[in-house]
Amino acid sequence: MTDNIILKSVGGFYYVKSGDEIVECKAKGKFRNLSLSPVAGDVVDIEKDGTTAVISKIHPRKNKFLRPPFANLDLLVMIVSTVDPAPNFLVIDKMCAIARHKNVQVAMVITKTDLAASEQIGRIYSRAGFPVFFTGRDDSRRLSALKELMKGKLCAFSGNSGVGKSTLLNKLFPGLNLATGDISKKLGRGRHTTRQVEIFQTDVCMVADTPGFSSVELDDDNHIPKEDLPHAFIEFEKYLGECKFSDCSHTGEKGCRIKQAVEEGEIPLSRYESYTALYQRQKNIKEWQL
Ligand SMILES: Nc1nc2c(ncn2[C@@H]2O[C@H](COP(=O)(O)OP(=O)(O)O)[C@@H](O)[C@H]2O)c(=O)[nH]1
Ligand SMILES: [Mg+2]
Ligand SMILES: [Zn+2]
Repeated sequence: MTDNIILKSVGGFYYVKSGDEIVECKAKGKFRNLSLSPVAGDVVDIEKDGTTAVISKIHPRKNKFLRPPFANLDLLVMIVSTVDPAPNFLVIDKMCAIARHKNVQVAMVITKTDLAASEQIGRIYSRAGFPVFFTGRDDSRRLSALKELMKGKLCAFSGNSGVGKSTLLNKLFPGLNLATGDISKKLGRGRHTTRQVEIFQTDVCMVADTPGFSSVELDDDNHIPKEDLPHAFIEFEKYLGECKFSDCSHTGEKGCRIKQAVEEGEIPLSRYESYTALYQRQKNIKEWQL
């Protein structure tokens, strides 16, 4: 990779990976005027301005997240623990839908397989069509396949606090040495924010540990028009266009092919329930509210 990529921003400075170097940069004033400021993941041009380096151009983005600020994400690795905390399917499915709508690939990792049964959760997501991986104390099923999937991509780990994001990142990339569990809690306490994005370079990819992705909402920046929502559920795709009514919302109409697929066990019920809950919410949002 010869691109210049922003790894993190701290107090008005940007840390840009440029070849094997990390260059500390300021941003040109023009970005402030355009209310388009650089974010982690941006591919940029840098110029020397006397002794300081400045970001002079932001290349077109593949996608962008506002909270946490992040651009050009290729792969979202969703981390879900069997327990402690227990999975919240609506929150998980919302994040998966946002990712798909922004053209980001999603992989699922079920953690803490040593503490509770993981098969049922795994089955929901593999039936839906996501690549699914498992990990736990003394359990690393197919983690090399996960690493293979991450190869060459800009990846982000997402999931509730405590699901095991940092633990898994350390397992995959021992050099990272991220704080986990109680230690990370201790560090977080009293700090203004631990939601800062920082992208790390590993032997195979670039990856960020992004706690903030666990609380995303379908608002502003992440809005999905209700017409697009069925497309944001990957397993719905092959049935779209087969409902009795061409404007079927798949929330209870007669002759709905999606509903039929749910009844036949082709589409997992929890995924359908997440869809209908999100649809009801999106239906009540008017464009002017955005
Ligand atoms: N039993 C068990 N504990 C785990 C597993 N993964 C993480 N943990 C523990 O769960 C806690 C939270 O992990 P951490 O990686 O900090 O979670 P994060 O907040 O998502 O980064 C720590 O005490 C870890 O040791 C696992 O697979 N099995
Ligand atoms: Mg962590
Ligand atoms: Zn339908």
